[in-house]
Amino acid sequence: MANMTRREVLGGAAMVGGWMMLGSDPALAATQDAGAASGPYVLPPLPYDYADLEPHIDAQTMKLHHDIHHAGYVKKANAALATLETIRSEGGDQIARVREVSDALSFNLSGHLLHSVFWSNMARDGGGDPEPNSGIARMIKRDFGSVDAFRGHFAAAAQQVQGSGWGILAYEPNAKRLIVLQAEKHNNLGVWGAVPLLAVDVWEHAYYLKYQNKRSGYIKAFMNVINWSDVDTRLRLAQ
Ligand code: MN3
Repeated sequence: MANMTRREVLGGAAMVGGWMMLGSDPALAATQDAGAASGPYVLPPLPYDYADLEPHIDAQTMKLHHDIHHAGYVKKANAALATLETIRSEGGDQIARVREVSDALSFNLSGHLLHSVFWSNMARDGGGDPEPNSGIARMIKRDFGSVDAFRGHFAAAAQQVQGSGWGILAYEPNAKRLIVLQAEKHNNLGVWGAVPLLAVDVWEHAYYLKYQNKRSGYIKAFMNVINWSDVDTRLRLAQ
Protein backbone atom coordinates (compact mmCIF):
# COMPACT_ATOMS: atom_id res chain seq x y z
CA MET A 1 0.00 0.00 0.00
CA ALA A 2 1.38 3.40 -0.96
CA ASN A 3 2.36 5.86 1.76
CA MET A 4 -0.17 8.38 0.52
CA THR A 5 -2.97 5.88 1.00
CA ARG A 6 -1.73 5.04 4.47
CA ARG A 7 -1.81 8.70 5.41
CA GLU A 8 -5.31 9.06 4.07
CA VAL A 9 -6.39 6.05 6.10
CA LEU A 10 -4.78 7.53 9.20
CA GLY A 11 -6.58 10.81 8.59
CA GLY A 12 -3.81 13.09 9.81
CA ALA A 13 -3.63 12.25 13.49
CA ALA A 14 -4.75 9.68 15.99
CA MET A 15 -5.10 9.85 19.73
CA VAL A 16 -4.39 6.89 21.96
CA GLY A 17 -3.75 6.50 25.67
CA GLY A 18 -3.57 10.27 25.88
CA TRP A 19 -0.87 10.50 23.21
CA MET A 20 -1.43 12.35 19.97
CA MET A 21 0.26 10.49 17.15
CA LEU A 22 0.79 12.33 13.88
CA GLY A 23 -0.06 10.82 10.52
CA SER A 24 3.09 12.22 8.96
CA ASP A 25 5.25 10.68 11.67
CA PRO A 26 8.11 8.89 9.87
CA ALA A 27 8.20 6.04 12.40
CA LEU A 28 4.49 5.51 12.21
CA ALA A 29 4.21 5.50 8.43
CA ALA A 30 5.07 1.82 8.64
CA THR A 31 2.85 1.06 11.61
CA GLN A 32 -0.43 1.27 9.75
CA ASP A 33 -1.58 -0.84 6.88
CA ALA A 34 -5.33 -0.96 6.38
CA GLY A 35 -4.83 -3.67 3.74
CA ALA A 36 -3.15 -6.14 6.13
CA ALA A 37 -5.29 -9.16 6.90
CA SER A 38 -4.18 -9.22 10.55
CA GLY A 39 -5.55 -5.74 11.26
CA PRO A 40 -4.59 -2.10 10.79
CA TYR A 41 -1.35 -2.14 12.80
CA VAL A 42 1.92 -3.68 11.68
CA LEU A 43 5.33 -3.99 13.31
CA PRO A 44 7.67 -1.38 11.84
CA PRO A 45 11.15 -2.69 10.99
CA LEU A 46 14.02 -1.42 13.14
CA PRO A 47 15.80 1.42 11.34
CA TYR A 48 19.17 -0.29 12.09
CA ASP A 49 20.59 -3.71 12.93
CA TYR A 50 20.08 -5.36 16.33
CA ALA A 51 23.77 -4.91 17.21
CA ASP A 52 24.09 -1.31 16.04
CA LEU A 53 23.47 0.20 19.47
CA GLU A 54 26.18 -1.90 21.15
CA PRO A 55 27.75 -1.51 23.61
CA HIS A 56 25.02 0.72 25.06
CA ILE A 57 22.06 -1.51 24.22
CA ASP A 58 22.88 -5.16 23.50
CA ALA A 59 21.76 -7.00 20.38
CA GLN A 60 19.90 -9.77 22.22
CA THR A 61 17.80 -7.25 24.13
CA MET A 62 17.04 -5.39 20.91
CA LYS A 63 16.00 -8.57 19.12
CA LEU A 64 13.73 -9.86 21.89
CA HIS A 65 12.34 -6.41 22.58
CA HIS A 66 11.43 -5.64 18.98
CA ASP A 67 10.58 -9.08 17.59
CA ILE A 68 8.74 -10.49 20.61
CA HIS A 69 7.55 -7.70 22.92
CA HIS A 70 6.68 -5.04 20.38
CA ALA A 71 5.23 -7.61 17.98
CA GLY A 72 2.97 -8.80 20.81
CA TYR A 73 1.54 -5.31 21.34
CA VAL A 74 0.81 -5.00 17.63
CA LYS A 75 -0.97 -8.34 17.58
CA LYS A 76 -3.01 -7.57 20.68
CA ALA A 77 -3.96 -4.07 19.51
CA ASN A 78 -5.33 -5.59 16.30
CA ALA A 79 -7.07 -8.30 18.32
CA ALA A 80 -8.73 -5.74 20.58
CA LEU A 81 -10.12 -3.88 17.58
CA ALA A 82 -11.42 -7.12 16.10
CA THR A 83 -13.02 -8.09 19.42
CA LEU A 84 -14.76 -4.72 19.67
CA GLU A 85 -16.15 -5.26 16.18
CA THR A 86 -17.52 -8.64 17.30
CA ILE A 87 -19.01 -7.11 20.44
CA ARG A 88 -20.77 -4.44 18.39
CA SER A 89 -22.22 -6.91 15.94
CA GLU A 90 -23.25 -9.54 18.49
CA GLY A 91 -24.50 -7.16 21.19
CA GLY A 92 -26.36 -8.85 24.05
CA ASP A 93 -24.21 -9.93 26.98
CA GLN A 94 -21.06 -9.23 24.95
CA ILE A 95 -21.53 -5.50 25.54
CA ALA A 96 -20.36 -5.97 29.15
CA ARG A 97 -16.87 -6.71 27.80
CA VAL A 98 -16.34 -3.19 26.44
CA ARG A 99 -14.50 -2.06 29.57
CA GLU A 100 -12.05 -4.94 29.52
CA VAL A 101 -11.36 -4.73 25.79
CA SER A 102 -11.06 -0.92 25.84
CA ASP A 103 -8.38 -1.37 28.50
CA ALA A 104 -6.55 -3.86 26.28
CA LEU A 105 -6.79 -1.52 23.30
CA SER A 106 -5.37 1.43 25.27
CA PHE A 107 -2.53 -0.65 26.73
CA ASN A 108 -1.47 -2.47 23.57
CA LEU A 109 -1.94 0.35 21.07
CA SER A 110 -0.09 2.78 23.34
CA GLY A 111 2.67 0.18 23.67
CA HIS A 112 2.85 -0.16 19.89
CA LEU A 113 3.01 3.59 19.31
CA LEU A 114 5.56 4.37 22.04
CA HIS A 115 7.87 1.56 20.87
CA SER A 116 7.64 2.90 17.32
CA VAL A 117 8.84 6.29 18.58
CA PHE A 118 11.50 4.70 20.83
CA TRP A 119 13.23 2.74 18.02
CA SER A 120 13.65 5.76 15.82
CA ASN A 121 14.74 7.90 18.80
CA MET A 122 17.97 5.85 18.89
CA ALA A 123 20.88 5.70 16.47
CA ARG A 124 24.32 4.16 16.29
CA ASP A 125 26.04 7.55 16.16
CA GLY A 126 23.61 9.21 18.57
CA GLY A 127 24.08 10.85 21.94
CA GLY A 128 25.63 14.16 22.91
CA ASP A 129 23.66 17.38 22.69
CA PRO A 130 21.17 18.41 20.02
CA GLU A 131 22.50 20.69 17.28
CA PRO A 132 22.55 24.11 19.05
CA ASN A 133 20.58 25.87 16.30
CA SER A 134 17.93 23.17 16.00
CA GLY A 135 14.36 23.83 17.06
CA ILE A 136 14.54 21.14 19.73
CA ALA A 137 17.70 22.64 21.27
CA ARG A 138 16.17 26.10 21.39
CA MET A 139 12.93 24.86 22.91
CA ILE A 140 14.73 22.71 25.49
CA LYS A 141 16.75 25.75 26.53
CA ARG A 142 13.64 27.94 26.73
CA ASP A 143 11.48 25.44 28.65
CA PHE A 144 14.05 23.66 30.86
CA GLY A 145 16.90 26.17 31.12
CA SER A 146 19.59 24.00 29.54
CA VAL A 147 20.15 20.64 27.90
CA ASP A 148 21.82 19.41 31.11
CA ALA A 149 18.83 20.49 33.21
CA PHE A 150 16.54 18.69 30.78
CA ARG A 151 18.69 15.54 30.89
CA GLY A 152 18.59 15.50 34.71
CA HIS A 153 14.80 15.92 34.77
CA PHE A 154 14.20 13.34 32.02
CA ALA A 155 16.52 10.77 33.63
CA ALA A 156 14.85 11.27 37.02
CA ALA A 157 11.38 10.88 35.51
CA ALA A 158 12.46 7.63 33.84
CA GLN A 159 14.29 6.38 36.94
CA GLN A 160 11.34 7.09 39.22
CA VAL A 161 8.64 5.35 37.17
CA GLN A 162 6.87 2.99 39.57
CA GLY A 163 7.09 -0.48 38.11
CA SER A 164 7.03 -0.73 34.32
CA GLY A 165 6.77 2.34 32.13
CA TRP A 166 8.41 5.14 30.21
CA GLY A 167 10.13 8.50 30.58
CA ILE A 168 8.82 10.84 27.89
CA LEU A 169 9.65 14.26 26.47
CA ALA A 170 6.47 15.55 24.86
CA TYR A 171 5.25 18.61 23.00
CA GLU A 172 2.12 20.08 24.56
CA PRO A 173 0.34 21.90 21.72
CA ASN A 174 -1.97 24.11 23.79
CA ALA A 175 0.82 25.95 25.60
CA LYS A 176 3.19 25.19 22.69
CA ARG A 177 5.87 23.98 25.08
CA LEU A 178 7.82 20.90 26.04
CA ILE A 179 6.90 18.81 29.06
CA VAL A 180 8.50 15.75 30.65
CA LEU A 181 6.05 13.01 31.61
CA GLN A 182 6.12 9.52 32.96
CA ALA A 183 3.98 6.68 31.66
CA GLU A 184 3.14 3.78 33.93
CA LYS A 185 2.69 0.66 31.81
CA HIS A 186 2.23 2.28 28.38
CA ASN A 187 -0.92 4.27 28.82
CA ASN A 188 -1.24 5.70 32.33
CA LEU A 189 -0.24 9.26 33.36
CA GLY A 190 -0.46 10.55 29.79
CA VAL A 191 -1.85 13.93 28.77
CA TRP A 192 -4.45 14.19 26.01
CA GLY A 193 -2.99 15.78 22.92
CA ALA A 194 0.64 15.72 24.10
CA VAL A 195 2.93 14.39 21.36
CA PRO A 196 5.79 12.11 22.47
CA LEU A 197 9.08 13.27 20.91
CA LEU A 198 11.59 11.23 22.91
CA ALA A 199 10.66 8.11 24.86
CA VAL A 200 12.79 5.78 26.95
CA ASP A 201 11.34 2.38 27.77
CA VAL A 202 12.10 1.47 31.40
CA TRP A 203 10.31 -1.87 31.52
CA GLU A 204 12.75 -4.47 32.80
CA HIS A 205 12.60 -6.21 29.39
CA ALA A 206 14.35 -3.13 27.97
CA TYR A 207 17.49 -3.53 30.09
CA TYR A 208 17.56 -6.53 32.43
CA LEU A 209 19.80 -8.79 30.31
CA LYS A 210 22.66 -6.29 30.34
CA TYR A 211 21.98 -3.99 33.30
CA GLN A 212 20.05 -6.33 35.63
CA ASN A 213 18.51 -4.19 38.39
CA LYS A 214 20.54 -1.09 37.47
CA ARG A 215 17.94 0.99 35.69
CA SER A 216 20.10 4.10 36.16
CA GLY A 217 22.99 2.53 34.22
CA TYR A 218 20.64 1.76 31.35
CA ILE A 219 19.18 5.28 31.35
CA LYS A 220 22.71 6.69 31.22
CA ALA A 221 23.46 4.37 28.28
CA PHE A 222 20.29 5.48 26.50
CA MET A 223 21.58 9.06 26.60
CA ASN A 224 24.51 7.86 24.44
CA VAL A 225 22.27 6.67 21.61
CA ILE A 226 19.67 9.47 21.41
CA ASN A 227 19.04 10.41 17.78
CA TRP A 228 18.54 14.16 18.25
CA SER A 229 17.83 14.74 14.61
CA ASP A 230 14.84 12.37 14.90
CA VAL A 231 13.63 14.22 18.01
CA ASP A 232 13.97 17.54 16.18
CA THR A 233 11.99 16.19 13.20
CA ARG A 234 9.26 15.00 15.56
CA LEU A 235 9.04 18.46 17.12
CA ARG A 236 8.65 20.07 13.70
CA LEU A 237 5.88 17.61 12.78
CA ALA A 238 4.14 18.20 16.10
CA GLN A 239 4.19 21.96 15.58
MN1 MN3 B 1 9.22 -2.37 25.79
